[in-house]
Amino acid sequence: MGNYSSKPTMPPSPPAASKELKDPWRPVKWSEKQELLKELEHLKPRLEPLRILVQGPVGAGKSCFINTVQRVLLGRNVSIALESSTTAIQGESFTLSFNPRGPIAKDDKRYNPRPSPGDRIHCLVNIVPADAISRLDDSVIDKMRTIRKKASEWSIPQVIVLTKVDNACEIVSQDLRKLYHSKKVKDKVEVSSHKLGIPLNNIYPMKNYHAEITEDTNVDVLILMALRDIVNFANDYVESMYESSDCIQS
Ligand SMILES: Nc1nc2c(ncn2[C@@H]2O[C@H](COP(=O)(O)OP(=O)(O)OP(=O)(O)O)[C@@H](O)[C@H]2O)c(=O)[nH]1
Ligand SMILES: [Mg+2]
Repeated sequence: MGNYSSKPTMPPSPPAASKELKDPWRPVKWSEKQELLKELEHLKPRLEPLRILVQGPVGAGKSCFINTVQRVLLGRNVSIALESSTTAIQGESFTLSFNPRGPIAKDDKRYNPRPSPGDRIHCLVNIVPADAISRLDDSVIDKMRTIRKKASEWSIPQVIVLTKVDNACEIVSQDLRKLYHSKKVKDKVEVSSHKLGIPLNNIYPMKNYHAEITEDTNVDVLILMALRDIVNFANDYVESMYESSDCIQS
């Protein structure tokens, strides 16, 4: 009767741990690029320009990030125009400025002992490469933490833009919409949070335009989500400066 084997049956082995989460850990409205653009357009910052300091290790994707922002706001490809020196781009009230040489000496003619709200940095953006975060030299992390701590002393808002997610995860490389389903990316977000001491909800994993010449709406949506928050954080900071009694106005 029947066709049973006399061999004892082995319990089924547990399935290999999936690299993909069933539910995304952050919701993304992939079809709402235009809405995000409008939202940014309608933001009326208390002060213009807002100043965003971008810092990160060599090759982390700082220039590509700035170019990606420009490209998404302008709606077309842009040439690499911005390098790691004092730089200002103006687009949708978004200005990036950056002095790589360190603090200015107090006896320097350009030293401003009474900076107005407009002279200050309003948000610190740490650019960290997702594919290399675990291999980053401690000295690089220490330098970034030093600047971050200084920013914290002044209550300047801080975020991490986690670039190169396409290099960090094969699933994401094939389909950017899987970004928040990827366990690998989630792990990189957690590592970067731990290394720099920035909370998870201020970390934005993304992919920059770097080799592509055609538009990818998914790239645009991710960058716009980050940009919207960065501009809002910067503006909140400006508002708080005006509200606080120790605000120095020139
Ligand atoms: N796959 C991938 N490559 C990227 C991404 N962003 C940047 N790159 C590549 O990473 C390399 C470095 O990017 P940059 O933007 O020049 O880096 P950087 O931080 O400005 O570097 P320095 O100015 O030298 O400090 C380039 O070869 C880019 O093509 C990304 O999101 N994904
Ligand atoms: Mg650069």
